[in-house]
Amino acid sequence: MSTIQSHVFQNWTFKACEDQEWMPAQVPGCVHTDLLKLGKIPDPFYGTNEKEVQWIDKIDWEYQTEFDVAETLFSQEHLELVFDGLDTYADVYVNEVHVLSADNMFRVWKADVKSVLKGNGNILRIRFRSPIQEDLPKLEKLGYALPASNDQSDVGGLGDKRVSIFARKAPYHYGWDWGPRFVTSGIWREARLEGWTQVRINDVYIQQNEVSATSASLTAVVEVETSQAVDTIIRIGADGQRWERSVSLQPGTQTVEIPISIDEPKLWWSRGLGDPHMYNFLTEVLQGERAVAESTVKTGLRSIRLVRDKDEAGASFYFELNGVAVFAKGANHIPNDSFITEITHERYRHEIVSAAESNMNMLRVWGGGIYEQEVFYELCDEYGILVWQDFMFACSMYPGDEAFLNSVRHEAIDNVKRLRNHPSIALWCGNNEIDSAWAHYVENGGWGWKKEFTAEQRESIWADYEAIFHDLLPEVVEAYSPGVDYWPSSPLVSLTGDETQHAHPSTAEGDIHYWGVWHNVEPFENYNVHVGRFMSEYGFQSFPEYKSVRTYAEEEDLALESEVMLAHQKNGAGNRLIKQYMDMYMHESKDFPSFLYMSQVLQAEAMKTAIEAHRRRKPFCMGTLYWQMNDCWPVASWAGMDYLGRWKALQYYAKRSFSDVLVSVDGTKEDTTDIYIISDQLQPVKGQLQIRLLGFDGTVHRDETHDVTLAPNTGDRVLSLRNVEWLEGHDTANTLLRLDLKQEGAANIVQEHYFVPSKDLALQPANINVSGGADENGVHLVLESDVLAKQVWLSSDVEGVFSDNFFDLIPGIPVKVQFTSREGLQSNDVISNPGPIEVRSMIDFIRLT
Ligand code: BMA
Repeated sequence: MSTIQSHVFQNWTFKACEDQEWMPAQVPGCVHTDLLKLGKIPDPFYGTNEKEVQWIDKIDWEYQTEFDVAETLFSQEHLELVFDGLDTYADVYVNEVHVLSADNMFRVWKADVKSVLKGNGNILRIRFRSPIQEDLPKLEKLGYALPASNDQSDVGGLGDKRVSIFARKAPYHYGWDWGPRFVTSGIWREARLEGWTQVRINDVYIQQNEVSATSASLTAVVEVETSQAVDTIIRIGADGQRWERSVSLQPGTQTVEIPISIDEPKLWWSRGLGDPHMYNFLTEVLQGERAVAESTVKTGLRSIRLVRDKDEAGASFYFELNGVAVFAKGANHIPNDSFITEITHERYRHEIVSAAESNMNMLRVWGGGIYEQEVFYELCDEYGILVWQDFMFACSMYPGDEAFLNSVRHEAIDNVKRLRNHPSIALWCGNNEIDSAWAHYVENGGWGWKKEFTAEQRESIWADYEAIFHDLLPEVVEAYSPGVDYWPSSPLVSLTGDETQHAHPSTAEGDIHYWGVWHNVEPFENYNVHVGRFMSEYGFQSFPEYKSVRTYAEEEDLALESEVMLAHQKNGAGNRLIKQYMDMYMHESKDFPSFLYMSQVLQAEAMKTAIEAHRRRKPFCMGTLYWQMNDCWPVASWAGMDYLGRWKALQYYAKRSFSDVLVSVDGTKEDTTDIYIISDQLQPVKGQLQIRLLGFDGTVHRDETHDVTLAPNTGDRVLSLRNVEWLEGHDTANTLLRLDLKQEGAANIVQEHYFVPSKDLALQPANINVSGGADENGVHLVLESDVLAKQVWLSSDVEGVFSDNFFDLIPGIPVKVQFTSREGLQSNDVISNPGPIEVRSMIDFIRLT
């Protein structure tokens, strides 16, 4: 029983302010999606339609609903309008009385409306001012343009007038190097009327002071609001235990702290280390034995910290969870859609399940998107995925006037408070790439931004930066989520206040974004060279698969430089870059659909090189998060999973390269091939490592087995093979090394190694035989080939994932795979029937000369 009663507003209509006719609207939603549903605009994701809908952000829009207030709600002492999110510059009227002005999409907005409401026939109207018209004058007033590298103002018809930095609104709405420009307006989270009488609980925070396997010392921080002085007991209950405190509440809002201690708590663990156990804490305000207010909070108990200890090389950078050093494996997350309210719970779950299935244990919520929806963090809690949480600032310099700082402060408080009970949140980070892009302490450093400014302007812009990222944000984190670390910018060495502060690809302290491969066209091999303490970004692009491309392009658009394909490539020279790398590493594709496949293999090979180079350097390097997990529309991008949730080759490769125990080969040396075993598990590895040198026809040239052991949570080079001795003159064009790590009671861990780049392999047409079967785990397929079949791609018309895909099939070594539909994946891995499948391998995509 709660004293809070609420009414969620429905039956909305909307229109452009200058129009007369009201049209049906969906809330939560936005103007773009409402217009689309009414057929007033073409599908913005199709073809080159993005540019057809740029007019929307230049005009004002309004939303309206009429509502009655039920007697039980109307009779409450307090009536409050609550907006969990308004995008962005909005004026709210109730019965034509102005009750609220909003200017920050990331804040919660509330207004007391008791005095303006009547029982029936109320009108709630929200007027959204164009974020472009609103902010153009701010640019004018400032007198110079602040850098905002990814703001695609030209697509929006604004030339070089980049105004995104003035709006506290999702940066990617203004375009990014993987995202279209759709500057939305609308009510993007729930809008409701809340009523309460006498007392209510506004917030409960289960602060974790000290948590270990033996005990958890917590403080429940309860924010209560009352309208009159009252003596109460505040009681917290969890897992059959209770803690309480008598308090005399005074009119107004107050915070009551109640100490909690739990012996031998069940800890929350990230995936691979243990169960992500969650507790339910029920808070009640009691008058006598009657609960007059209550609230439930779900949280997991764990200790988490970012460890940055000085060492000989520089300083460590790793997360310690419940005393265990965690090697972070994962990717950078962006919003799953340009239109946020289109993202269903199912789509969120598909992403997080895919992350967990791919053996990830961390996602970084990158600073150019949004502070994610509740469900995202609930799923991360549930699947044991740690969250590196950026504040929403990316690749730009921001204003520093008082109004802006004030807005940021409120935004930070709202979001830290909203998210702080999620055990998955491991870190708050100030921004994406601004410290290194501006590079204040290096005259010609960074992205060349400083060149545009006088010495005086530079100092003032940097002072504004420091005010937000070195003062305001860490203060908010410390005050509202004490114990969770704050990191000012990603990447960063540390706050030295001199030229050593800014990260670059060779720093041995802090985190690194390594973009030499891709943006600087360095070879994949350089992933082995630039390994830092924590690799929080690096990436390589590919295209979505043919089926996905056809959702935005017609047959006649299928050419690398066609207008449509370029409209769906937001990174300038991206398509040409893919081709350039393709020529370096891969065979020539026989046609455009083949090129799409080949681009995915190319990307996957790049990321495998990087991930494994990072893991082989454990514990020097303790984290690897590739750019990027997902997409917000169908596009060529760095994502491992396309907009439709289809796994690209990379997702399968990531699953293998992120496996908790990995056999990895360092083939970068001239004379030797080094074999590593890396383990993130808490038990030792003990087994036999079989090493075979094989011909592509299956001939076994050499076969050896070695006993191997490895301590828990570590990595080591277990063998070093002399190439001349092993290869013995065999042709590297059709020879491979196959490694099988066999452990009792565990599945084999396998790896293949080739001695030359893919394009130099002498591939032959393969006859792949597929047979079906069933066992206690459900239906499966067994694949066998007469000669080496590289990157075997299984595809099905049923949406879902295979247990393995894009793998090499070696004659004499059958591979068994299972299929799980997208639905099954979300409900405990029910194995399903993929229906008819198509089986192809690389040779089918190569132009044969
Ligand atoms: C990273 C990100 C994004 C960008 C990506 C690819 O550094 O932070 O800004 O999309 O690079 O260029």
